[in-house]
Amino acid sequence: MNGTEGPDFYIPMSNATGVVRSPHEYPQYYLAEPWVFSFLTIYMFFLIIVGFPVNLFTLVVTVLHKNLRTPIYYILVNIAVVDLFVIAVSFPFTMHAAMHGYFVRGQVGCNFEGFFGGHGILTTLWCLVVLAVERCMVSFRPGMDIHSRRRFVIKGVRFIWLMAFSWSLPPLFEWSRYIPEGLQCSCGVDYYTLKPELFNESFINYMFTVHVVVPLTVISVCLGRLLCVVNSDALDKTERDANRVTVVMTLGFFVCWLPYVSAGWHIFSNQGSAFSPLTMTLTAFFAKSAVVHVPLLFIAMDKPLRQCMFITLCQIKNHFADDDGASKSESSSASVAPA
Ligand SMILES: *C/C=C(C)/C=C/C=C(C)/C=C/C1=C(C)CCCC1(C)C
Ligand SMILES: *[C@@H]1O[C@H](CO)[C@@H](O)[C@H](O)[C@H]1NC(C)=O
Ligand SMILES: *[C@@H]1O[C@H](CO)[C@@H](O)[C@H](O)[C@H]1NC(C)=O
Repeated sequence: MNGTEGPDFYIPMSNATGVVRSPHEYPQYYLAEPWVFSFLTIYMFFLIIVGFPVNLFTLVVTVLHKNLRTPIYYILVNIAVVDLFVIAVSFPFTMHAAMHGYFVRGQVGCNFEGFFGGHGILTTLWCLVVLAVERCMVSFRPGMDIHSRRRFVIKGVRFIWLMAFSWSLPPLFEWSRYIPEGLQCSCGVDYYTLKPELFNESFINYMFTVHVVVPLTVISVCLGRLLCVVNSDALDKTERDANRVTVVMTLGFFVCWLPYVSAGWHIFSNQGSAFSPLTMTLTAFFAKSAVVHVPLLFIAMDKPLRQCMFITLCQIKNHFADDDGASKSESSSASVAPA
């Protein structure tokens, strides 16, 4: 046996030595040295401290500036909102678990962590799918007016949330389940056991076809076509820039997530084989950094957003600079002129 299975966990270590304990009840310092857990704690703290302001500021600036009311920013707002949820609800559980070396909050904590983390990631994934399709439509049918583009994106947002829930809810209702992974301080869906009573196998197959193969195919086809027109004069500069932002942000997202997905698929298709607990922890924790660098890539690539951020920063600075006119500045902060 290469692992130890319990009612609500699977630990990738044989219990021949008798040291393996439930990750919901005991520290897992036999899987890795305590400093590794401390490192993970600091890393999660860092993601929370950096990710929260970056996403909040992106959200506030996008909502305040009327000239940022085009489809690509609708998608950005969605990504920032779910990132904030992931950071505020899922990450504290992860950090707390890493701090204690096991899932202190038990199965309930694991469900929270897995549900909010996974739902956020899936929302971002489907956002990128809708954005890729929208970019293709605009680039290859230049006649589309802004109203039909907005209608498309608003329908798209409904579709995004529906798709994300269609992945994140089933494990809460006994189609597969959320289970601690790697060093047992983050949760994902169960690639580790077949559990016929939870129909694990069908869930993982559903997940990989509907939520991995389909989105990857759509994105590769659309972005592949976009790359062909990346410097074409037939498109105006705003659209070309938006295409560039989309390509870079999407690549950034997949660089984060592909190692985790591949490791999950490998473990699932080689049931019972030996693997290091560090594999899933390193890939999952690396993937979590997407909440910081997807928005950062957007900010780095997108000039209009940066200009609006700059305007907002100046207004905040002025607001604090003229402290003699405290009452005056209150009204001016509400209305924001476009660039
Ligand atoms: C730290 C929390 C984690 C690792 C939460 C789990 C996330 C998943 C199980 C995400 C699964 C994915 C899909 C179902 C499809 C697209 C790729 C993924 C990896 C985002
Ligand atoms: C591992 O073995 C020890 C000693 O036999 C036992 O007390 C413990 O419950 C086992 N762990 C699990 C998770 O079954
Ligand atoms: C344990 O892992 C090895 C290597 O991955 C594999 O060959 C073996 O079949 C596994 N043992 C069990 C009981 O699954």
